[in-house]
Amino acid sequence: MQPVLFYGVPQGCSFGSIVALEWLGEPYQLCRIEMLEQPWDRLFGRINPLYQTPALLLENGEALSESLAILLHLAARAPHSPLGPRQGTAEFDRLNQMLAYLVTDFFSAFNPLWIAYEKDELNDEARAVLRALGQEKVADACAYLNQLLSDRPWLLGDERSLADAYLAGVARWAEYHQLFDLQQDYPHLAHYLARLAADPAVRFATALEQGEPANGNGGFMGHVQLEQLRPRLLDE
Ligand SMILES: N[C@@H](CCC(=O)N[C@@H](CS)C(=O)NCC(=O)O)C(=O)O
Repeated sequence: MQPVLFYGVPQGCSFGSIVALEWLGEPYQLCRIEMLEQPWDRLFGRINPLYQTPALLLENGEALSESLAILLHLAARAPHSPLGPRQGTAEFDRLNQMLAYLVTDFFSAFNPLWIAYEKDELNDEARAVLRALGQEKVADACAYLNQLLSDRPWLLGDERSLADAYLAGVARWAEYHQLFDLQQDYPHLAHYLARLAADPAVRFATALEQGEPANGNGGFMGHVQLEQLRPRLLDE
């Protein structure tokens, strides 16, 4: 039995957890959630009562949600990989700090943009205010990351980490919302994202999201439907 990652499409932040699983190379299955098909199957509420992805169903029937918790859980499953630093080390602190920034400040910078995009009932004025606010917040965040990446290839230094996996999923929202010319405005970040986009695990996750044939590194054991997982879910 393997853990099952629930990932959301389109454009889910769960993308980063797929990349992390691929980088770690341990066996896993995936369950696809079409986020726009509302309401979601009530059975998902047993996995995450907040009805959000990512979520990770563990071998013992427990389910874990929140990207930060999932990524640190995956890291702990790989204690001998540089991707899995031990708690109490400086490497762990740096990973934890970066992930915490990305899942809070960086993620939420996009919130006004998603509201402007999703809420049909907004008038043009409200939509413009939200877009301007989102653009300002995302610009600040991109400037921070661009500065950080000016002297290192990966977010934490010379080695890639699970923070890079997470950012691969969320940074693409800047292009999705067509906010700026990344290459011109944030060249270090743009160069980094282009390198990430060429990574086999990122290409795999992109193909999967788009429903195209995808070749992973061998850990991916296929998709499973939510209903098939019912016997593995703990009672409400
Ligand atoms: N704090 C959560 C946020 C998770 C989240 O908001 N997930 C979004 C996709 S990025 C989702 O599932 N939204 C549900 C929906 O759109 O209905 C985390 O970091 O994992």
